[in-house]
Amino acid sequence: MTNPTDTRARRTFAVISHPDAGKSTLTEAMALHARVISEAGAVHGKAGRRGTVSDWMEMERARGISITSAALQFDYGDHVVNLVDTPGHADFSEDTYRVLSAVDSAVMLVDAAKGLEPQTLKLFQVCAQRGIPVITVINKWDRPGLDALQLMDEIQKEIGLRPTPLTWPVGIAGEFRGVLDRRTGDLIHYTRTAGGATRAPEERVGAAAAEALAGEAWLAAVEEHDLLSMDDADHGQSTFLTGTTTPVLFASALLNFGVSQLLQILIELAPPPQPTPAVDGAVRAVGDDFSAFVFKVQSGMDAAHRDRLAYARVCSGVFERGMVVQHGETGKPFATKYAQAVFGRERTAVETAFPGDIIGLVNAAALRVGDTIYAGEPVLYPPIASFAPEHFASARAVDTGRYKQFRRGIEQMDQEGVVQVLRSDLRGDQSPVLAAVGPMQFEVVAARMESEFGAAVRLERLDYSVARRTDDAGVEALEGVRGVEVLARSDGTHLAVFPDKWRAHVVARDHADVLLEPLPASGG
Ligand SMILES: Nc1nc2c(ncn2[C@@H]2O[C@H](COP(=O)(O)OP(=O)(O)OP(=O)(O)O)[C@@H](O)[C@H]2O)c(=O)[nH]1
Ligand SMILES: [Mg+2]
Repeated sequence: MTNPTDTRARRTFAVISHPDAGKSTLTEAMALHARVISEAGAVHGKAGRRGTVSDWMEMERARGISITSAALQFDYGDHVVNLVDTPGHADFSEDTYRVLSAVDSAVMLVDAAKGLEPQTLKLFQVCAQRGIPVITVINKWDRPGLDALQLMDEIQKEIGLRPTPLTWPVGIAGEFRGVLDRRTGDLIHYTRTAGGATRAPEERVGAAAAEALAGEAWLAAVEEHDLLSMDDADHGQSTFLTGTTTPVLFASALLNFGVSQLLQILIELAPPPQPTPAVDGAVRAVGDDFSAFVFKVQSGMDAAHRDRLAYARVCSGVFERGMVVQHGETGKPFATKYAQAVFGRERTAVETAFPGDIIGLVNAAALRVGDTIYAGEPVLYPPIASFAPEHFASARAVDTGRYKQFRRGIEQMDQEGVVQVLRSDLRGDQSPVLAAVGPMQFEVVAARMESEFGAAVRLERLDYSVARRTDDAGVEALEGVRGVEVLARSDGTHLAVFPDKWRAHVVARDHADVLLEPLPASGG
């Protein structure tokens, strides 16, 4: 239930998938359909075409991939949409998983030509574990690809989620004419626009006119639609919400086909803001006093104002700018003078926010990823687990005269969770160890340290690949032991790092009394 004072309902969801399936393009297309942008940008900002709203970072535009998640808030009819576009690359999966702690549903893209890919499977599993209902979009139907029924089989077999298509493509992959609306039996016919930069006109026609318009392709779609109905592949709202079925839509994000249907389905079927369980298992009702938790910290969005934004998801109550709230972790009061609504890198002051909304709190230096803020009755939401790093590098300032900038930059990278930062007395503050799930995270650090902090870094890869959590006693016991180094993460966790799992086994065997606990692996 949404808050009674909230006259406009919220939909808060993440767009997730394997790399390159078209998340950022689809995000752009949704913003276009909601008329918050008048022309869609392109992922590879070609000459004369601007980039997409969600890939605002220089490195994202240069490489045509998403590196950091981006939030967009916009109105759609009488609803407010909070959309988070996530990076698909496994190296950035920590970021994607942080986002999944802050949404009520997920839109999962599948590339029509590739079918289910490894990262898709992992993400589906995470959604299942967290009880996040998933809407599936078969994207890139404008290009040659797999057979639609075959794709449905794959979803069912590989992930055990029963697909219940709401639309069915008219025309095989590569010859996308429109979709059959399975709930009404109509044809929604699409017309291409130049480069897909503007909304594709669509026309809804009844079955008789559909046959005249699309001929054989229409008849084939009708036949398959009947097969699906016989196979019990029709949408069920309760099975969708409990995660045993997934509504499926067909789209071309690039051509803007199928995008208004997706928005419509999100409004109609995706769950409104759900209560967030607290650390102690209690559930704070959506209509209770205000509370929110931080799922992302980001700086460097605006070169002119070097500020740092903490993204908080409102879990309960009404947020009013300027209200003084409590910081759950320290119990200290926290003034929310600078709260903003976020649209990619653009921001506007926000006066009030409701459950489901994502707000940006500017220069909230005290706030870390996973932190809770609240008013009234105290509440603490669970911390967001960080993954076991598998890549390690020591970092140094190239120019020692820029050590101050180096230090500031590393601290910022740490707070954002771009990498984990590990230290030891032995290595000193001049040369912290950066720990990552994937090596691309190091490239991001190097590029941002230089462009945002003017502190070029020299990274030296270390021969470690395994980390285990240990404690104070472990720090002492492992000192000087061969094949292990103990480092401290900034959240106070001690990590023992090893070249490989064999060495970890040997050390664990020889020091049976020492705590060496595995960390959550990436990919859940
Ligand atoms: N033909 C076709 N190309 C598409 C479509 N959607 C996206 N693309 C192209 O696919 C490529 C990847 O698109 P993105 O939107 O960056 O994919 P993504 O899922 O956001 O990628 P990451 O964020 O890096 O994981 C780009 O070149 C897009 O132009 C589509 O519907 N049809
Ligand atoms: Mg992207």
